Amino acid sequence: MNDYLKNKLKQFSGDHWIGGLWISKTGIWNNTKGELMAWSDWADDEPNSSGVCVQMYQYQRFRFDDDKCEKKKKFICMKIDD
Ligand SMILES: [Ca+2]
Repeated sequence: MNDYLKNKLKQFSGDHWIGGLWISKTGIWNNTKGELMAWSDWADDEPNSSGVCVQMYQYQRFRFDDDKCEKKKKFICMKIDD
């Protein structure tokens, strides 16, 4: 999933929210699904308590970074086919 998203994001510019709130370096609470995310890919030296929402950070090759939730960024959504 992560490699798929990174390859897709190379087509766009900017950072993207992934809809998660981080609770530890190994656990990310997905507030849109109400469960822990099955994977994480923190950038070097992240999370660094710069916020509690999780973005895929372009500067770090779209690896995860915690940032302030009030910042406006693009958002990644998942569509589930029936
Ligand atoms: Ca951070």
